[in-house]
Amino acid sequence: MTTNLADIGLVGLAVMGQNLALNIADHGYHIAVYNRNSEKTLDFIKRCEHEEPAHEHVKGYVDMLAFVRAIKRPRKIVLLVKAGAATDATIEALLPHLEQGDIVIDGGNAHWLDTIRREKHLSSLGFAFIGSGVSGGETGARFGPSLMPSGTLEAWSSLEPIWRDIAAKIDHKTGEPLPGAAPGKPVEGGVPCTAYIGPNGAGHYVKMVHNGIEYIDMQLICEAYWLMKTLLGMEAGEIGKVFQEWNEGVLSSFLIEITADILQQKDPAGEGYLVDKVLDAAGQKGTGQWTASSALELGAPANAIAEAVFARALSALKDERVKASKVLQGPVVKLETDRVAIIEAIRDALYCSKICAYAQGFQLMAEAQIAYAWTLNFGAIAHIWRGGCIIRARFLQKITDAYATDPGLKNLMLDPYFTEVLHTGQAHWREVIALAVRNGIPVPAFGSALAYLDGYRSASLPANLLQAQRDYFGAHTYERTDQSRGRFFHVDWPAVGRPQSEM
Ligand code: 2AM
Repeated sequence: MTTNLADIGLVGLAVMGQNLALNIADHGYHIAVYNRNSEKTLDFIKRCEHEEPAHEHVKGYVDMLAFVRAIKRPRKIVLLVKAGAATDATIEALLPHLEQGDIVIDGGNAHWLDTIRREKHLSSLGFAFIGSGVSGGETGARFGPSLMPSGTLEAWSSLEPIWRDIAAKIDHKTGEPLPGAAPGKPVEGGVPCTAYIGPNGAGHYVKMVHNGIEYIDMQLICEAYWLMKTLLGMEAGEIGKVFQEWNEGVLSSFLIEITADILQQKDPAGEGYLVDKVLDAAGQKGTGQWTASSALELGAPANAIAEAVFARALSALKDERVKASKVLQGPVVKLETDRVAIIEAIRDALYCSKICAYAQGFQLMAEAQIAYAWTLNFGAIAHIWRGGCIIRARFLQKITDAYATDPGLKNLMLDPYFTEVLHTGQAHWREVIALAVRNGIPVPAFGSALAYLDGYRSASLPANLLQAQRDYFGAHTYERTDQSRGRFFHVDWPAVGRPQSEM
């Protein structure tokens, strides 16, 4: 009797939901699908019958009760609906049909505090809730995403086999992502890009930090491109070839690879390169801003990640910038002629900045795990990001290695490999930033990443003056360098001849 029941259910048949359902079906699981608007369900089933080899594994339902009843207990029901109110509405609609022990899995881009709230609510009713980050866009969902699940261990053990099967895979021997699957032909073997992240909102938090890192990764690449264009006068296609070359080395990553493609793309609607016709006003959906806000709230110095969000915001002021460009003056860019040397310097600047950006992302997660009582496995997180997701990159293996060597590592920059890269690359990095500043070319991400390194490696910072200022106008007290930490003093400023009191 139970053999007719689906192994798993999925609600939300926009592209991500459809693709994840097909990925699950490709792995031999029977899946029941449902969408609020039933036309989408019927269309999807038609598409499956015509195009998908595993279509007999997918069954569509237009009635929610029938959908829920078609799933094996304890039920696993994946939601891929719009994050926010739609997720709450879908959960509320499902609740009357669920039975004790059933598991709801939110694969949307939920805010981690919503996930914490939903997990608490559902577990109080006797259901389980897993918040799972899903990264890799439409292709990832179809052929192997990077998956960041969190919830109770019991719920995870029930979902784990399916999540491991559908995730992107890493080659055991080379550590490289295994080549993509095809419809009906999932990747065999390999280490899956998923692992238990922690309780309640941990998975969505880690996914959010992934997106914050994605913002800075993209911005850094854009700055490298912009320097080659403005400072070296290179054409998009030539710059694309440089990125193609970089993709063979330590910078090898999905974002570098697609940048090489994008820059070499000719405009299908006219002359020249397409990128030169794309309007320079960036959009954003909010996860970068969430990451920066969380860093501000937790007091974690993720300045480069925040800078990437601000860079998008500044770019979006296109009309204002066009007007300001006619009013506000800066230096005239002096074209540099030593292309080979400067390209090499830009590459070093990019790699060093990237290391700082990731150091910030991991430092932020380290703060978050304290604030939310999680125990995160940073090496495992870097491994999960190794394949499937947008920031997948060869160098993530170095992060996994760093945490394997020292699980208590305070900051990635202190791992010997990364320290060495920063030592050898920083002269170039500083030179590139200096050149940019001299020529009035904005490099906010390169610059803030370097400020992070310089700040972090400084035993002394001018915060002594800052703390004195705070004491001056607000009696906020200060500690003394010649006394033990934790003793706080105050003077009535100006303090000439006045006693200092310990507070
Ligand atoms: P729809 O096709 O019925 O609009 C992405 O938008 C997915 O989220 C779609 O499957 C969409 O369903 C679903 N969705 C959006 N808003 C929703 C809501 N308020 N309640 C339930 N599902 C919703």
